[in-house]
This record gives sequence, structure tokens and C-alpha cells, in this order.
Amino acid sequence: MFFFHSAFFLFCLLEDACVSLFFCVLPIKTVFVLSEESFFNACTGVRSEIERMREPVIVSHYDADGLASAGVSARALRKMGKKFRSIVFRKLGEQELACLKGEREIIFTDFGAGSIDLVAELKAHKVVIDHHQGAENNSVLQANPCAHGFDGGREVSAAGVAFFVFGFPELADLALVGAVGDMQAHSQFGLTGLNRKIIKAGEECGAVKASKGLKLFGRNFRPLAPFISYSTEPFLPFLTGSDDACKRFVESLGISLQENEKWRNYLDLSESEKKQLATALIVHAYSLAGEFSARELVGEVYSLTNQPEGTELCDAQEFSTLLNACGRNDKPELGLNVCLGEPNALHEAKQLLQTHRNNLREGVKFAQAHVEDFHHYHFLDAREAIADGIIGVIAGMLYSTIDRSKPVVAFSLDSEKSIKISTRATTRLVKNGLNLGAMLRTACAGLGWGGGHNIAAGATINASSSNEFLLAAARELKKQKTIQAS
Ligand SMILES: [Mn+2]
Repeated sequence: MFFFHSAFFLFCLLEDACVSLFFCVLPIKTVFVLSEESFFNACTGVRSEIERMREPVIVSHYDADGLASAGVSARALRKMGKKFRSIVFRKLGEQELACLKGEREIIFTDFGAGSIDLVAELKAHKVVIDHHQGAENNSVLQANPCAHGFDGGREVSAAGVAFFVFGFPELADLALVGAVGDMQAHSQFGLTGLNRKIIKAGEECGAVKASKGLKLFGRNFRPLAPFISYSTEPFLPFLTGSDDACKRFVESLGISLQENEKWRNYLDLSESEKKQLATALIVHAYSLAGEFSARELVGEVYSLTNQPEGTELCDAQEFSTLLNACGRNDKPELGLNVCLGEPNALHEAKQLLQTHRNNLREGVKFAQAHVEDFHHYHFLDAREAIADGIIGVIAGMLYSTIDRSKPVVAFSLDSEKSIKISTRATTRLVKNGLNLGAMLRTACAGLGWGGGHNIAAGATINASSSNEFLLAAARELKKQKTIQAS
């Protein structure tokens, strides 16, 4: 535990010192050859480098995948008999890298690719485990699917890359938590690409099980009414946010809420009751919120069989939401302790999650009332209204009720009152050639820093540059559309 205490202390110091850099603007060098072999070779190279380290520090991003990738690395290092420390950042810019100057051995997870030249300048012995688009630098060993022709936004998360680097099949559970946390699961087909290999390895060693079902949070522990009313993905009109409406909804189906004075949860229902409830919810979502919402209700779910029974940790989606709650509410060390199975961590994390979900519910309500159509994109100005830690999640949730033919661009403010921009798109838009990471890199030039995935990307710009950015974003998106059309 000593390691995390010192890391937490460091984390507090660093959080204060951080300025608003998000991703670095760097020329992109992409190799368009899809090669599993070259990717796995890169993973092996990174692993050998780590084997030579004595007591590395894991430096990771603060979202669910960042924490899950740090968790995979931490659990793997334990298995290898190595000591480690951990530091979590909201972004990896010049200030954060300056804080790492004294470190001798560093494993970067879930970032690094976007600022590879700055990483290269560090004197430390270092490796990068990432899945974001970025550049290459000969002096840093990197395991990154994007450099081998894979789509890092969809096919594998940073936790998944860490899984391939370390090669312990039993860590497949955390690898899936990262993938689900980065919203890589397709609404119809579930996880795809390299993520499928992780499921296979995890099923073979009995650590995970993939099956189809209702995807709402709290299947195994939440009473039926809050089980439905807490659904934010999808947002269920007239049900999300209202326990009373949900009670009436369930009772109208002839399903009793209690049995022997105990509140029943979804898994307590008989098979026919489960089917009846799922069907009614799908019909409700379909008629009031559209096909997309209905599709979002059911899909592939991932059970994590080695985690403590009857807890959130048994389900990849719920586990990832728990990690998000920790990271985005300034308790990343708690999330890491949950990954490591530390006693007491789960209880504390659950309380945080409650707050987090309330914030999301309020945030979605605000977003739905204030989102505007800016022709080339949907624009949400949530400065002062939604915290920068959850603005990206909420931007993604908006798709359950708005038209999916254009990306979402959302504004919030960070702790230095700079504008934090979060953008989200759909798989179909990306398939048609949209690239939000590239859009932000160009649109933010001279205004701040931007980058990320083709389907989800972020930026930080100076508070006075909002209009200039909005125009530049429209121009870039129009340009991408013209290229796609021609
Ligand atoms: Mn990630």
C-alpha cells in the first residue's frame, strides 16, 4: 500500500501544477499495413524492456481505460515480482512531463503517442503502451496498434494493449474493462477486432464470459425501479430519473417489485419476466427515443468470473463505470486499488459512483435542453454547467436523443478556466471518413492543443478563442466531408 500512498501525494501535487495542455500537435506518420505480427512483435519488444526495469513508475491517464491499463500493468508487475509506483494525470503535456524529470523507469499507459517527442526527451528508461493516433520516435519503444494499421479507437484499448504486452491471460478481465470503458463495444456486435482475441483468451482461462442480455447497470444488485431510473445510456424518456414512474412501469407489466418483503433485482426475475421487462423497455425506448436507444438497451455483456461475486466488479461495463467515477472525481488511486482487489476500496468507490451517476443524470438533462444544431456539428455549450471530467461522457450520451448524422462538439471549463473541448462521433461517421482527432489537431492550431481518436477526441483552448475555434471546426469538418464525397 505504501506505493499508492506516495503516488497519491504526488498526484495531488501534480494536479495542482497542471496547465491546460491536452494532446500535442505532431505530424502523423501512419503505416497503413494491417499487421498483427508486427504489432505483437512491438508488444514483445516493450515487454522485454519492462523486464529489464527494477522498480518502474506507471504513468497513466485518469479515465476508465487509463486506470484499467495501469491496473493490468500493476497486476502483471506483481506477478513478475516487481515493485512499482503509480502516477495518474488528466493529460500528458509539458508540465506533467516536467514533473517526471527525476524518474528513472517509466511505463506510460493510455497516453504518450500524442506527445512522443516530448516523452523521448526524458532521460528515463521508458516505454509507451497506447492506442491513440500519434507519431513514432526511434528512441522510444512503443506498443501501439495504430502504428500497425489497426483502429485504436475501436479494436483495442490501452488496457488491451497492456494485456498483449504482458501476456497473462487471466488479466483479460481488466483488458475488457478498458475496452468497454472507452466505448469500443459496437451496439450490435459487441467488441470486435483485437478485443475479440482478448475475450477468447479470457474465456479459455475462465476469467471472462461473453453473453447477450439487457445492458442496464445494476442487474445483480439494484432493485427494479432504480435499476431502470438510473439508465443514462440510453436515456429513457419519462423513466430515467424517476423511481415512481419506473415502479408504475414495472407494475403495469404485472411484475411484482418485491418478494417476501425483499426488493427484487433483475437477476431475481424468472426467465419469462426478464423477457417481458426487456421487451417492454425496448418498445418504450424505440417509440420515444428511436431505434438507436432501443439497440443500446441490449447487447453483448461481459461477466468477469474471477471478481468478487454479487458486486459491480463482475461486469465489465459496471466495473468501468466505477473506474470512471474514481478517475473523474479526483480519486484515481482508489480506482487502481479496486483493480488490484484491495479490500475496502470497492466500498468507497461505490459511494463515489453514486455521486458520479447523479452528476451524469443532471448533466444529460442539461445537455438535452441546450444542445444546438450548428449545421456541420451539434454544439453543446456547457461552460459553468458540466464538469470537464464528465463532459466527454455526456457528449457521447447525447446520441441517444439527437440526430446521428453529425458529430457532437461540447465545451466545458477546466480548473484554469480554459475551454475544455470534447468531441464524439458515431461508428458510421468514422466509416465514412470522419476523423475528430485530425479535425481538432488542425482546428486548434494556434489556439491550444487538440487530438485523440477518430471517433472521440479532446482539446483545450484559451478562453477567448471560442468563436475562432467554432469556425475552424466547421471549416475542417466541411473539408473532411468534401474529401469523402469526392
Ligand atoms: Mn484509452
